[in-house]
Amino acid sequence: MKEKRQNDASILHGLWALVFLLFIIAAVTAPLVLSGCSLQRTGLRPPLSEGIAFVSQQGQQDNINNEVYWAFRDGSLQINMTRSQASDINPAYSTHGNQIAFASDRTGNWDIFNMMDEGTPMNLTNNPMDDLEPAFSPDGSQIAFATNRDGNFEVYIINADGTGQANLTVSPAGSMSNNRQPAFSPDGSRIAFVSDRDGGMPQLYIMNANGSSQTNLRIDTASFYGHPSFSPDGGRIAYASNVTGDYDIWIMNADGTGVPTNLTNYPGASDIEPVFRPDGRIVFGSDRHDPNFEVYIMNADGTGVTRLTTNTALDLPRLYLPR
Ligand SMILES: [Ca+2]
Ligand SMILES: [Ca+2]
Ligand SMILES: [Ca+2]
Ligand SMILES: [Ca+2]
Repeated sequence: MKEKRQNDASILHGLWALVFLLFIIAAVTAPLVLSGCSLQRTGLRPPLSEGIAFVSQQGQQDNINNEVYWAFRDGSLQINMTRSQASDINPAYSTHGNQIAFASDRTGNWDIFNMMDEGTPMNLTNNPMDDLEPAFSPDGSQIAFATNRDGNFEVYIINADGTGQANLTVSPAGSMSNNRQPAFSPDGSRIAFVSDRDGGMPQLYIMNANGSSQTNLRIDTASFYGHPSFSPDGGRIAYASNVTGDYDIWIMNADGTGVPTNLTNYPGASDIEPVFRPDGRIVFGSDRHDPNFEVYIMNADGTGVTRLTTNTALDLPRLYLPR
């Protein structure tokens, strides 16, 4: 009887040791898994479109460079997706499939990369000139981007596997205009973009997805109009403009009619880079609390502004580079 009790005790002791060992293993590996690039494969992370993508320099002491991050909509679980010593900017995810496209200078010049299911990013452009600002078509099969391979910047289109590159804006020979920052409409039929072809500051344009019918939405070359993003119903375009003196997030009808609305109306701060989410809310960047910018989210009417990042390093939804 005494021997059995001793056996029971040692079995119990062994079980507790096993539980303790599993706890230690979990405690050591969980941070690695959570910070690593295998979240999707381990099933711990929801689809990319459930969260937000942004650019950040957080957590870096040396070799400060830009990284593409992904986080939940409330800003929690900020994951470094790129982890390269190069500059990784302009993230765009596809709501169809599990893809993040971004621009990186890891090849010595800017190229467009596509990362599927957090695998190795694939260089889609492989062109010695600058390829920037990718935007997915709604079905995830194509990416519009800006490139200066023709001398001036043109909006190009490429298949998500890197085949079939084509110039959509096709400026007249010798043109020095810059056509950049493409954004697909949710039905895939149109692309909003930014061009300085009118002289002066960049303006908002819209065209059919095959490049036809390029139209200026609002001619006001004294002010900047850029960073377009379509609302989920395709009826409106959010954008950044300094028409009131400093940069704010504005929204206008996608056909250019009506009077635009200032959504942020925050004098003294630059409010830029709006990105409409599938749920109808808008992610944007602002330096209202941090000169190096933070990422915020708000409702499409400008209410409910919530700060998503909190650090003194750069944080922006896209990090559009100056012309
Ligand atoms: Ca990097
Ligand atoms: Ca390139
Ligand atoms: Ca402002
Ligand atoms: Ca910051």
